[in-house]
Amino acid sequence: MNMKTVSTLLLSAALLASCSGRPVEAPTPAAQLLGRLHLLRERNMIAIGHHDDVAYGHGWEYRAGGSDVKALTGRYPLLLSWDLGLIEVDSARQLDGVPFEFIRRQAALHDARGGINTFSWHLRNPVTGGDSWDTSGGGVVARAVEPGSAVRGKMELWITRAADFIGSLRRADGSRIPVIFRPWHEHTGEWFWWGINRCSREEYIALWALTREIFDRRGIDNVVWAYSPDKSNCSTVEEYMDRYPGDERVDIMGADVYHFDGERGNAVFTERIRCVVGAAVRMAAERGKIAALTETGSESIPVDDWFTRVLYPAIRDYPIVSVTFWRNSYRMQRHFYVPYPGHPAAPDFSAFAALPRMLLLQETTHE
Ligand code: BMA
Repeated sequence: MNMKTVSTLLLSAALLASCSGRPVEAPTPAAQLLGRLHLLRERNMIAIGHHDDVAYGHGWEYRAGGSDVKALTGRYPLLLSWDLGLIEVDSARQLDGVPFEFIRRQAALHDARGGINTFSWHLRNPVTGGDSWDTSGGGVVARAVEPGSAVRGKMELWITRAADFIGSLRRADGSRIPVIFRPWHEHTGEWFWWGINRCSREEYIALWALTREIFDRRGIDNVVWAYSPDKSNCSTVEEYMDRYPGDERVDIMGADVYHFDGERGNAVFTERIRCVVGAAVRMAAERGKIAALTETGSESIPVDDWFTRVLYPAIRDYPIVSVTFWRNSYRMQRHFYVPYPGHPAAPDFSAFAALPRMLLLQETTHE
């Protein structure tokens, strides 16, 4: 199904509503993207995503047309993943050095060619000024949501800056570009200041509520919201749902699950996918939402056929709409999650991307 067909369907739905005498409102950009994601789900397709894919990769950065996924498959990933870290302090570049203006331009180009953009946010610690991994400062989330506190004032400003950046992503016709936003991710782990033992369940949910409230107050209507626990402290559906911010605040039930330890780690990875992606899929089905593997990868890919022999068998029975690989760092030689030409896992990645359920950009016959 291509975007034209999706728009036709949305238009037909609007016409039906108007015939039934109900007032017709044009679907928001977020509703349009959500409709597209539901169609992927119905068709049992899985979009391939890659973080910072067009900004830099193994051995190159900021090269026109650059993309490690494209170098291997001839196509861009369908999902371009970006991070907003440092938008909160009004920096010109995000935490891995990508200029926000570059992101704005590339997100628009990707949208124009039919792709989807997704954002995470590794923001700073509002108490200490340290990074997302700085868990010091004492009750940071509690202070960030406490009405009237100075930290809350700062948090509101930071969320406003994130909202305004996302709200400022526009198409050539002036309409907003729909995106997926995945704030407060991997909160079941302990490494971020919003992680599991750094705040109570109520405080974490209050942080989500504050975030949504500020986006909504500013009229930001181009966001599809994703919830994405990590495999840590997340073996059961109850654990997956423990800090769920509520159906009215979430559209995508996500999961971040990485592979560690090469060949020896295969069984553990498969089991983690079963637990966390399994929970995401079950909860999504119960709520009429969609599920996604919002981050994954095996750093530097030590198992040559990891994509087709380990990853695909682990996910194939789950109706997820996307699989997003983390970044191929330009500066850290061993920090990459998609192979590049000449890497031993390159042929296997291409074979994975060519599987009938996997979608790269512009495969309109499939979508
Ligand atoms: C981590 C690593 C870091 C990076 C961070 C935010 O997983 O890739 O090098 O700074 O994500 O993108």
